[in-house]
Order: sequence, then structure tokens, then C-alpha cells
Amino acid sequence: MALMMQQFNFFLSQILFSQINVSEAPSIWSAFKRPIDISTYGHLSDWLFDYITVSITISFIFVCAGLFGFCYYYSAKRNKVPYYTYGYKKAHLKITLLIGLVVFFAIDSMIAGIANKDIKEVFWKFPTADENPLHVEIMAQQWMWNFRYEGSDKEFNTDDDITTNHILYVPKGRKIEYRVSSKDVIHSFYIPFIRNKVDAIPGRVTRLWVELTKTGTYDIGCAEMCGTAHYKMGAKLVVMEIEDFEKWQASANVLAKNGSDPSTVENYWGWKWEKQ
Ligand SMILES: [Cu+2]
Repeated sequence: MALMMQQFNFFLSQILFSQINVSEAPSIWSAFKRPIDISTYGHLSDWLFDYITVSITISFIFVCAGLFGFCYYYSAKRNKVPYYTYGYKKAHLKITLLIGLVVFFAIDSMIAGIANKDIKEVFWKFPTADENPLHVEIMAQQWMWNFRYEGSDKEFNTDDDITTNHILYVPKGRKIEYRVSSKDVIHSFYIPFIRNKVDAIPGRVTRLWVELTKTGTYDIGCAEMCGTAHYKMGAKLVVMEIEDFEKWQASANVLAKNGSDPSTVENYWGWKWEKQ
């Protein structure tokens, strides 16, 4: 039965991957665009990226203007007699300090401050039990992603757990908490469409939460160079309406219960969901 489940998953993945291949060829401009944001918090990262891009572009323009401006005004043609300065006059020190402070407060401190605020108030604010988050355990390995959902007993690593690989089914509009680990080397669970990722580290459990806003099929990748087939280490995130997800979960739960094989020890790679 475990084999049947695997074949079922493989069959589904074939359907999904073939659908994706049929989609339109991307235009050259799409290479410069970000993937769409399907999370409630992705705009925070996008805003920060935009802020950094705009502020360093403005700084670059000022530096270039200074460089070429000084080359022009202080060229040998305009200054027959050279004038030597060492930059230690009070005015020089004041201008240097002013530019340094502007860069420090307007760029560095802003980036660090906003990033810290977002991490504290959003990214590390994991859903509480009252919010009824969906729990998913993820085991990375060279070179695939294994997913595990608790069954109707709300316990991990028991006979009714639903396990999938290559495809991660999730509901829209419900918070999801992922707990991630690795069988072999360090990987990184990365969904570009939510602007978030977390390392999968052997012997350690890391976590990440998300709430999704759009249904559809999206790419999952590995963002850590993890070996020769690292580039192949992808999976699909299938976001469904809550009702559809619950239907899938119920049927997969029955299949899992009927198909569990306690003698196959490697099926039980899950771990206890500790309160953190
Ligand atoms: Cu990897």
C-alpha cells in the first residue's frame, strides 16, 4: 500500500508537471520581474528590497556625479598650478561626517530597523494553537522533499500520518507551520512566491510559518547548494481552497490508515511535534 501511495503521488506529480510545461513561454521581461506574492507577508520583503534598490541607486548617482564632477573641475587643463589638500580642514571633516551619518541613518539603520521589526512582529510570530494552524513536517534529503501531515489523531509519526513527496498540498487562508529537518546535508526550504525560506539542518528542527492568499501550483526549491543534483531538488506547492484541502486530507487520511505498514521502519521518519 505504501508503494501504491508513492505511485499515486508520482502519477499526480506527472499531471501537475505536464500542466506546468504547457504554460506560455516566459517573455524576456518576466526574467526581471519578481514572482507573484501569494503570502500575507511577502510585501514586507518586497518593500525592503525596493527601499534598498532605490537608496543605493540614489547613492550611486551621487558618487558618480562627485567622481566625474571633480575630474572635470580639477582637471590639469583648468588648474595649471596644482593645489594640494589633505582633507583635514574642519569643513572637510564636517562634510565627511555629514555624508557618513546620512548614509548610516537613512540607509543602514533604516534597513536594519525595518528588518528587525518585521522579524519580531511578523516572521517570528508563529501561529498560536487558537489560530488552528496546519502542521507539516518536512524532511529534506539529497535530492527531494518529503512532507508529513498529522492524521486524525493529531499526532505525528503514527500510522494515520499522510505523507507525500514532491507535492505539498496546503489550504488558502489558514496559517501553516512547517517544521523542517534534513536526513543528510544542509538544504534550504525555499518558496520564492512567499519570499521566505528556512534551512533544513540534520539533527535540528527549524520552522517557518505562512498564510497563503492565492490558490494554484507554485515552485518550491532548495536554496542551499547541497550536492550534484541540487538544481533538481524542486517540489510543487499546491494551494487549494480550504474545503478542497479538507476533502483531499480526509481521503488521503483513509488511504494512509489502510496502507500503513508498521514493518517498514523508514516510513516513520517523523518526530514529535514539540511546543516551542
Ligand atoms: Cu538541497
